[in-house]
Parts: sequence; C-alpha cells; structure tokens
Amino acid sequence: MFKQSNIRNIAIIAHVDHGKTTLVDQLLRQTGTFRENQHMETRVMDSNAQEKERGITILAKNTSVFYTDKTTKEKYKINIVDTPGHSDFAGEVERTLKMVDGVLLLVDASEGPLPGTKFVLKKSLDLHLQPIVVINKIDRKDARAHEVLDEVFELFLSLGANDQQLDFPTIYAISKQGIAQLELEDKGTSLEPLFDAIVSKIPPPTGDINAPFQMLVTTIDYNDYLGRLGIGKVHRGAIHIKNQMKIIHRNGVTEDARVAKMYTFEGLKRIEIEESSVGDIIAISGMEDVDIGETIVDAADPTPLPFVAIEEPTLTMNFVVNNSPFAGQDGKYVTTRNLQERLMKELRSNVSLQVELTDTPDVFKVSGRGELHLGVLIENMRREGFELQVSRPQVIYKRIDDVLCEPIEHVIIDVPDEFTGTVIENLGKRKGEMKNMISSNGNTRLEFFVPARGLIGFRNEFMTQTKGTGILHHNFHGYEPFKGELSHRTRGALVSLETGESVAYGMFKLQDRSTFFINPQTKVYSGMIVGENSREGDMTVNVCKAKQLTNMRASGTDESVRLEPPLLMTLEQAIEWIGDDEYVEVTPNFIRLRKKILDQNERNRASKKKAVIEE
Ligand SMILES: Nc1nc2c(ncn2[C@@H]2O[C@H](COP(=O)(O)OP(=O)(O)OP(=O)(O)O)[C@@H](O)[C@H]2O)c(=O)[nH]1
Ligand SMILES: [Mg+2]
Repeated sequence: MFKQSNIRNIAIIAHVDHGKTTLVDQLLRQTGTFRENQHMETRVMDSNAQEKERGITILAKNTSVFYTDKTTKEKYKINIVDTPGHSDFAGEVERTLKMVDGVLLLVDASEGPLPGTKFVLKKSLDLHLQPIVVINKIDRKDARAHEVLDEVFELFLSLGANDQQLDFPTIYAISKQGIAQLELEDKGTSLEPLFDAIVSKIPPPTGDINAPFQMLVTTIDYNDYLGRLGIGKVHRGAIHIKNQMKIIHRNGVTEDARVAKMYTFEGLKRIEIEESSVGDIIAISGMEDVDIGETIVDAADPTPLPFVAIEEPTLTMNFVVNNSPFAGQDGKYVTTRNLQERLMKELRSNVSLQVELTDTPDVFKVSGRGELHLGVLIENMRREGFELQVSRPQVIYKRIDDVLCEPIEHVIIDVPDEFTGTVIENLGKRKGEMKNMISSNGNTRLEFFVPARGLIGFRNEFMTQTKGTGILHHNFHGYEPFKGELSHRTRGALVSLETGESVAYGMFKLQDRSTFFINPQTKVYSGMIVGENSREGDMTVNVCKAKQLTNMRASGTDESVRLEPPLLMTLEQAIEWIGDDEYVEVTPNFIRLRKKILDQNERNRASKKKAVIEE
C-alpha cells in the first residue's frame, strides 16, 4: 500500500491534439517504465485500433508512474488519467475528473486556448481541482507562449476562477521531446520541473483511512479473462480482497458483492494486489453487475457517493436492422436481437450514450454527443461483424420555458485570409453568428456560434473550400431558441434502377451530370444510391447497362470508356451526406447509401404525397 501523502492523482486535459498522450509517453519513459533504449511506439496509451487510425484519444485511460524527489528522497506514486480532447468524447473527461485531485491543463503554444480548453477547464474548476498550466509545443515556429499564457489567464477569469485557482503554476513544455521548464528562456532537458510541480502543487488525496471503505466506479474495463473491471479512486478507508463488499447501484438498490481480484496501475501494466487504501486508483474484478457511477462499499456501512451529471446527448440517429436486398451477405450479426444486445452492452460503459426503443421493433433511437461519438460506435460494430442501417443524424431539441431550443456549437476556424469570405458565407447560410475575427500574418481566426444542425455536412465542404488548409474546432456551447429552417443538401441522389453489377459503359454516359460513389463492377441494387446528381432532385439511372455487342471484336472491356475516379465516402462522410429519406447501410466490408423506399414508383408516390402535405 502506498502512503496517502505520497500519492498524487492527476488528469491531463486539453483541447484535441494539444499533446496530452505524447506527454504521457515521456512521463512513462522518464520514470523508467521503458528501458533506456527500448523501442517504444508513440502515443502508447492510444491503444485501441480506432485511436491509432484516427490519431486521437477516444477513451480515457489510467496509468501511473513512480517519482523520487531528488532533495527529500521521498518516493511518490503519480496516478495519471489521459483524457480525450475531442468534444464528442467530453463525457469521458467529465466522469474521470472524479478520480483526481489536480489537472495538467495543456495549451498549444501557438493555437492558444480553444473551445475544448474552455470546456475541460470549466469542469475542473467546478470540481475545485488544482490546475497546473502547461504551455506545450513551445518548439513550434509559430509559438507565442507569452501571449497564450495571457489568454489562458483571461480564460480562468472569464470562468470565474477564485484567487487560489488564478495563482496557477505555469510550465513551458515540449512534450514530444520530454522537456519542461519554468521559464520560456530556460534550456530544459527533462520533465523534472513538471514532476516537481506535480508533487509540490497538487494536493495528496483526502479521505479518512480509518473510515469504512468507499469507492466510486468511474471507468469500466472489460477483459475476456477477468470479466468486468470497476475502476476508481478509493474515496476513504481500506480494502482487502477478502472483505465483504456491497455495490450500491444507481437506482439505489444495494447488492452483495465479492472481490475476485484487485489491481493497481503501474506503467502500462496492471499489478495484482491484495489490499489497497484511500487515495489510490484501483481496478476490481468479480462484480459483473457494476456500472459506471455506482459505489462499491464496505458491507457494514453502505453509503453511496454522488456521481457527476454527464451532459445530455445532442445528436440522435436511428439504428435500423439491415433490410436491404443484400442484407446478411457480409456480416455475422444481423438480427434485431443482435443489434439490441450490442447496444445494451455499449450502454454499460459508454456513459454519454442513450438508446431508446421505438414503435418499430427494428428501429433503435441512439443518441450521443456528436457524429464522431456515434461514428466510432458504428465503426466498432461493423468491425465486430455487425450489419445495420443508420439514418441521417438529427439534433435533439429541447423545450426550455416553453420555447423550442436547439444545441449551439462554439466554432473556431483558422484559415488563410483568402478563404475568409467563403467560410463566412457558408456559415451564414447555416445560421452561424459571427462573434469575432482576428487577422495576423496572413491567417484569420474566425469565431462563430452555429446551430449544431448547421454543422452537419460542413466539415466536408469546409475542407474542399479551403483546399485542405483550414482548421476547424467546435464544442458544444449550450441550448438557444430555434434559429429557423435550414436547407440541406441541394444536389439530388443518383439512384440505381436495377439490381446487378455496375458497368463502365453505363456509368460513362452519366458522368457529365454526376459524381459517382461506386466503381464499375460493383454490386448494386434497385434503390441504392450510386452517386450525386449535379442538380437538384434525384435521378434514377441504369448503371448496369452494358454495350450492345454488334460484332465479335467488341468485348466487355471497352477501352474508349474513361471514368473519373469515384468519390468513395468514409462512414462519417456518408452519414453527413444522406437526407431524411435515405439510409447508410453499414456492413463489415461495405458502406452503401440507399433510399429508404427502394421501389421507384412507390418513392414517387411518397414524395408527391409529401409535397401535397407541405403545401
Ligand atoms: N511540435 C510539437 N508537436 C507536438 C508536441 N507534443 C505533441 N505534438 C504533436 O501533436 C500531435 C497531437 O499529439 P497527441 O499527443 O495525440 O495529442 P492529444 O492531446 O493526446 O490529442 P487527443 O487525445 O486526440 O485530444 C501529434 O502529432 C504530436 O506529435 C510538441 O511538444 N511539439
Ligand atoms: Mg490523446
């Protein structure tokens, strides 16, 4: 057991990409978690496949390091939570902050505080956590560390920080090189100054070691061998694996529980332990019913701990059992039951997700914190062998004082000056309200409040319009009265008439009027969307049409046909593109777009009926 006064529990928080996981690499390396010359991949904590591919942290994770103070020779255990910076995963930050007593707030020395910085700082100030401000990436050519520090100070002020919080220690860092220093002019060589600040400025965990055991479960992990693991900080008391425990569920029900195994974190490993006490962060196995937000307590004194209220979802989509003509051809799990069980399982660890049943048994309403939040779930499901269809995302409206309100996003954009006009025009159409515009050195920073529904599909356009040079950040700002109707996609879909295989010849004749989403020799079905019409309104086309063979020399491969490369959409692009009468069909190997109504005649009838109703 580690002495309470020598434990430090910290979370690393920041806007997306400001260097949190990179800093953890170096904290691990400089405390001997890896041998001096051992090969270590970068961002080791980003261990799951989608984290690696997308280059972002999705799940908050625990690790710990040991640090010995050079002067006092005291040994400290520093438990570290690496948190995601992307706003869609902010729920991960909110709950994991319950485990710590202080935070390292990283701010990019060039970008300065961004919407994500504000969000995580507010949450940690509300919980009265001691901050250490780390101005990171001071090696950047465009770094402006002093200015950024002023901006951070302003941010603290605007969030109502008290005097003690305003007196935050500051460290300048290059997390990529493992360097931290107290002054910008210093020539740092290691993270020593940061370790010193952690042990001297972050308070040790409080809580009475002699009181009955209490731990709030803030994270759930799952392991095929150990089953479910409840992870949290020991709030008070001590625990031995032989102790009789209880779980207090969120609905107030108390249940007897047994500890099978217990672990503490050391570097990237979990070390099995038999006992632990107040302040340490531990993982407990053997409690298959435990969920996030529940309290594990001494059986003799079952008192629950309060959980943080996680902010509500803002975006919802229907997950529909795949009923396309190709259903079941690719995936292993395709039934209503498969889908329902998978979603229920997800709910047990994905705290900001909500799943509701609908009037139709094949349709589940799944709500989350943004397109990426839901996109990561859908991507995980298809990798596991699921097939499903998803509908166009809708924002979640709320009635506040009897006024219809909608979620608003705080948007910050950095673009070369030449694109400023285009961006302002585009966001104007999307009911964005410009708040600020600052130009310097050929770049402009624009600040907007935009309805979340106006941002659906914006990123794709923004990237094209700024030729890939623009940077877009946004975070949930709050609910505001409904801003009025918005038009969606102006171009129609190119819909396949037939079921069969696409043929270059058939496609060639259409390419002047459209952009294809498929290659030739792709299996298509009637009602499947094969491209985008260059004009308004859908166009039903025959892409399976082969050239009539007029003589023996003409073969199936026609050299004269040159096709433009198709736009093969990613899952997120497809989700952003579809309209209300369309689905994205997702299977392990395919992403297809389709009309909800496959039959052309039925579709025409339905759209006429809709037109009449709208008149
Ligand atoms: N120049 C420079 N780049 C850095 C530094 N630290 C990190 N980076 C780069 O910044 C990018 C993002 O780093 P990450 O560590 O993934 O950032 P993060 O804050 O963990 O990102 P999320 O978890 O997705 O929010 C990577 O390309 C890093 O190599 C630094 O000190 N200097
Ligand atoms: Mg990260």
